[in-house]
Amino acid sequence: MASVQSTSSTPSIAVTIPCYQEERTIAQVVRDFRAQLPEAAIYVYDNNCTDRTAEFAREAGATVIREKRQGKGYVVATIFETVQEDIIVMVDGDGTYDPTAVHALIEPILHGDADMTVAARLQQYSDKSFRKFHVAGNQMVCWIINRIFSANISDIFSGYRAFTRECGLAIPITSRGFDVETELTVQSLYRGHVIREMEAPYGERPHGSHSKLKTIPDGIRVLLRLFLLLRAYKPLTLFGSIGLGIYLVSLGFAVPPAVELVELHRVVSRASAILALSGFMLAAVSLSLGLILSTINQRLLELERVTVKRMRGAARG
Ligand SMILES: Nc1nc2c(ncn2[C@@H]2O[C@H](COP(=O)(O)OP(=O)(O)OP(=O)(O)O)[C@@H](O)[C@H]2O)c(=O)[nH]1
Ligand SMILES: [Mg+2]
Repeated sequence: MASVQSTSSTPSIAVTIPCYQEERTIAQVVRDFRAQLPEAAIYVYDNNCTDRTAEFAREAGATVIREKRQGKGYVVATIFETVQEDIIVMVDGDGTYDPTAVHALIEPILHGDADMTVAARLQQYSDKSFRKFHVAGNQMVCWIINRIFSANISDIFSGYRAFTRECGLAIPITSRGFDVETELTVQSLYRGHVIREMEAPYGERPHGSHSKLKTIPDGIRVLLRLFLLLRAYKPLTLFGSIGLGIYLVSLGFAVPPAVELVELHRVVSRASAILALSGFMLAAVSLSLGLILSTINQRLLELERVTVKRMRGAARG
């Protein structure tokens, strides 16, 4: 993908901060990023906050944008649709991410070496930074994605990222909540964007500030999103694996009737034979579905690439 330097000699930067009830920390977050990036525009997304988040953000010098659809996913979609700056930095409003790391985060984007950068938190964090199961869940989702997309992601749920505007525009966000980070990564990998991770320290929320992440419902939402993304973007892998699983189980059912047929010249275990045959048919259907969907997918990806190429050509005049 094109370097941001090609669109402007000094790329403009937007720091975007999705927020829900972050009155304890937002002013400091805005001031810290203003100190690190004095030229950047800072946008705080007020997602129906009933506390004083919007007021404190405005006082600290941010532009406050109201998003009435509840959920971080909606805010990220709005960011990509509306932000005009060349580089988009996204960070949480809870003060857990290190503002000084922003320079390392945007550097590969400035140099045209990455389309998306991610501050990975799993190396430097304190005891209370993550809640129970969050590190294990993160590693499990990373493992699945890395196997399927031949990637090397180590922190899929990081909320501290930077993007080229082009990268943001290319990702049609459909998530509503905390599954948005998974979608950002998977959609980028599918489109062949270059994702770079760098390590950054991860702090804990200060006393009196509360996490909005609910381990079980949000964990289920992420796994469901992963399934939907694989169905849409890696159908042959998904339906091929399901088909293979059904085929192997069916093979188990097929052994007794096959042995009987050879030894007795008749089938005694009729139920096993019926199950095995039905399983083989189901496996073939699943594999065919994967092949058909992946062919459609391939054509859609080609269409998307041609459209982007034409739009770029038209923009250049
Ligand atoms: N716009 C918007 N932002 C939200 C919503 N819920 C949470 N956020 C913001 O998203 C960011 C991350 O939320 P957190 O609750 O800190 O979730 P997390 O960082 O994944 O989890 P913790 O490690 O527990 O802090 C914060 O800036 C929140 O204010 C929401 O419904 N809408
Ligand atoms: Mg947080």
